[in-house]
Amino acid sequence: MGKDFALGDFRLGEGVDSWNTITFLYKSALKEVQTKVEILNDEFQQVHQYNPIEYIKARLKAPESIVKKLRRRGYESSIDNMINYVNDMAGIRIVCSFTSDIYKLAEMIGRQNDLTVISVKDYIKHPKDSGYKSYHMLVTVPIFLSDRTIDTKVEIQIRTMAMDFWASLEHKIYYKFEGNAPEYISRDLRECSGIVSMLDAKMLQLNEAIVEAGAAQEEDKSAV
Ligand code: 0O2
Repeated sequence: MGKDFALGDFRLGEGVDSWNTITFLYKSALKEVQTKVEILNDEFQQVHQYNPIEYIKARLKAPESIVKKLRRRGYESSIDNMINYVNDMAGIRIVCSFTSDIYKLAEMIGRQNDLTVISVKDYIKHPKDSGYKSYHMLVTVPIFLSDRTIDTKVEIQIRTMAMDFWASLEHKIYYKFEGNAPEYISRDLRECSGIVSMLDAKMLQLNEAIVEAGAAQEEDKSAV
């Protein structure tokens, strides 16, 4: 096997061929990470008899979204800038039932030998001013080609269903008003984000109570 490269080591030039090479690599990276996460979920089911993951979504960032992000940051649209400055070209979103599952999964992902964690942003412990909550990990995964290996970036977002519901709605509103939503809407969204935290805490508590009550019933049964 040839040398190990990072995607940023190449100067690909502009054009359809470069774009196709890049999207092929990011798509391969998405497949690799999605499979890893699914295996972790299956292993969890095997050992603990429950799945921490409700669903997983994988996506390549849309070209118009790449252009907007580069423009927002003052970069011109080019393939090199996209590789170097857009970290979420390949994105995996993992949606869990409970906040505790998020941290369990993040730990399991961080322990995968062939993934390199580049950065972590915990917007659950430190929500954004908008009220956005999610756990983000930027990782690289090696893509083994016939003659070389290329480390490719994937952004993993892990959140609860309630956080995902909030983020989807806020995202729609953000785009509808192009970042200038009326103040009362932004305020209501921040308030809803607080309600999401309360709901997540309550559901976690309830789940723990259900598990405890189930275990107590089992003990009673075996004592009879
Ligand atoms: P879109 O349209 O969803 O693709 P970085 O270069 O990684 O340091 P970046 O990319 O801003 O900086 O990192 P961050 O904060 O991890 O955000 C990446 C993605 O998280 C965003 O991509 C959104 O998908 C999501 N996100 C971050 N903040 C918010 C928020 O306030 N509300 C919602 N709904 N989603 C958010 P994009 O490219 O900004 O947007």
